[in-house]
Amino acid sequence: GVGRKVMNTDRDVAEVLRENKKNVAIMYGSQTGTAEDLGKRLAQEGELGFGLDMMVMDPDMYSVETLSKLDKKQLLVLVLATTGEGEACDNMAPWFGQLVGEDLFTEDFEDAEQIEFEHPEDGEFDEERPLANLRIAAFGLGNTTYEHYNWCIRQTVRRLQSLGAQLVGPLGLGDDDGDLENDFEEWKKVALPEICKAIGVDSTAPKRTYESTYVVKELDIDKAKDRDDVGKLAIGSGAPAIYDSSNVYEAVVTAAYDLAVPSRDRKFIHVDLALPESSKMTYKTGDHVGVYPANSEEAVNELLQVLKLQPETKIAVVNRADPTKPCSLVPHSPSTYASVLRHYLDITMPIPRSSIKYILLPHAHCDAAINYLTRLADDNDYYHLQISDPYKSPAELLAHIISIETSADPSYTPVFSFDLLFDLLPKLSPRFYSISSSSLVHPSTVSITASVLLYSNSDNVQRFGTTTNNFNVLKTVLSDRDSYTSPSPYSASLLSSITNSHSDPYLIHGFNTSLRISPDNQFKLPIYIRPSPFKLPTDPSIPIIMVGPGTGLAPFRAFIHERSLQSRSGSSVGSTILFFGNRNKDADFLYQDELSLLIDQINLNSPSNPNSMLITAFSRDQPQKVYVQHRIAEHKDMVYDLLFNRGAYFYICGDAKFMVKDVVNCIIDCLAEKRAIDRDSATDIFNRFRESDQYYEDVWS
Ligand code: 2AM
Repeated sequence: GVGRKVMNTDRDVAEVLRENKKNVAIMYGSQTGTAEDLGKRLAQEGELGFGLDMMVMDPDMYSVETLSKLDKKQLLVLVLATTGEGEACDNMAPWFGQLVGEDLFTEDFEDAEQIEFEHPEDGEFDEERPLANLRIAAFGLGNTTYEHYNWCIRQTVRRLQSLGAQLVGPLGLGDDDGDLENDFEEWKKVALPEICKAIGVDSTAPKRTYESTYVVKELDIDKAKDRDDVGKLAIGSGAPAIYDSSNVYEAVVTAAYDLAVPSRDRKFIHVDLALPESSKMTYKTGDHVGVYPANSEEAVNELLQVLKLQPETKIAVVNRADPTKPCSLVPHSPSTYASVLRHYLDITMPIPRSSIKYILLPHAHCDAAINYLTRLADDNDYYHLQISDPYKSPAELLAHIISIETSADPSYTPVFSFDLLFDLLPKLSPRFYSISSSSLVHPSTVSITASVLLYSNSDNVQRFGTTTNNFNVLKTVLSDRDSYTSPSPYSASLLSSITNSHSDPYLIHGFNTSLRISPDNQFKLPIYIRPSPFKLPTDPSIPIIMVGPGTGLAPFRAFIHERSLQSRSGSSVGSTILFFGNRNKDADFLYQDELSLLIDQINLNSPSNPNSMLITAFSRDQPQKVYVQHRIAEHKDMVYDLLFNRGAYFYICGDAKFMVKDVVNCIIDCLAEKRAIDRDSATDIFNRFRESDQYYEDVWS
């Protein structure tokens, strides 16, 4: 099954800092990789701009009891994301549980553990305030569209303070619904000098110059084994009992097809992945699947051309400080330039301002380039205009710098070396999808329902979502499965011959040789399962109301499959109501026939509760928009009765930005009207409902 790896939690934060000659520990709580990346960037800036010695650490590997041993020349920075309905990220969950307690949204810490803090070797220890020596700085990643905004960082900081810790600088709260990047930049600007002051580091002293963390060595091609570590992250031999982000499973893709009719800027794809019994991988209805994407060949080649490197050159990547240690990001050696860019680094995300300032600017040669990069680093509006609004890729920015340099001085050829990329770019992180199959009905298949995005930005260049375009390529290749013969594994020419025969506008840019083809023509995707609290009632007779526009439908397809099977196996299944919305009935009524049939079966088999329903809102089939919340309002008598008289569970899944707020407001209006109370009282009642076991959200932005 899915579980968590037991980490070596005895490790002593203070001791590891000392061993590594560092004075600041940056602990990140990261689910999708963003917080970890911000931690890495903070360390870069602290070291290059302020003379701090910072170390990025994973709290899952350290003991919280040793925090009391940090002395006044050391400091702890927390960079913590809040996920889901106010939860800590997986790697922060053990610390959060110990510090704040399992009973989430209470304001006191009654449920928190009595932690046995360790006594520092020399230095006083106050039993009442065991963390009196600890200085902390803190930045949280959250989203104001969620109810428990930045809960994890706020609670963790409050608890550490109650144990005596002293907060240095402001508590930074990043809002992913606004401009998280800018929130982080603004916080750093204040926090870094404060951190220096707190631990007695002179931030005005001369700083070190940038040196890449890793060194790349080109290998003798003849000696290196000719193999490509395609799709491999840390895939062990044999079948380990636990798969997670550091131990992924390569799932065979058994089906991939279009759902509904693709439009110019968007289409929906269904993907099935096999989880055979032998894999020992299991999932539960409502869980998420993390998929490791591969970057497209176009993007890989574009960047390698800018760097003037050959894709297939064999390389080894090692730590500069200790060349016997390989770079943890590239587990296989030898690798190739192309392979590293395909699988391990995010090569599409724009380079952030601080990296421009501390890594690219020192490489600038002519005044024009220096001015350009300085302005990007210092002027947020200019950075937006030039880089983040058009979503300029790292390759585009580097190419632009080179063109500035060569036009100023044709005799000068600027080179950016490959090892810079490990510091400039975030690692390629998995993308999570709500599983759209039921583990009861299909225990050995995980289904994904994804929308493939194709969008033009302010510069009118088409941009593509990396993972979903991987799915799109799979779909096209699989639908042509019979038209190719005995490919050699990983053959680029094979795939290009297939893909070039298509006129699908999505495909050309999504084209990707890195999807693994095994000798028996199987395509594989590296995945792992992330458990989720988004679950059906264990008693199937409890009614449910589901609200899922667009791909928010995904987990509800699974729910409806499961309830239908339960009804066919003789259970009494309560009312099962789905509110689904999309643009046009003819083009994107996802799974129409299947869902209608399943709902009919539920009604047929549970005649005592015969009002399971599929209620749709097609927003663009008429002049004015019709959304799921409008349909809820039309059915307010039924919705009110189910939720507040019959104990129905309520589920919302989908794009958080406006939909959840709109739906929530609609339910509050309905409450106010039905009970003839004012809106504030209705809001209070709803908020209590929201905290109860009857309410579930699975939202993203
Ligand atoms: P629109 O794109 O026509 O505005 C899935 O994307 C569906 O959700 C689409 O029909 C989309 O409509 C709709 N949608 C967009 N914003 C919404 C909101 N605030 N509330 C509910 N549905 C919304």
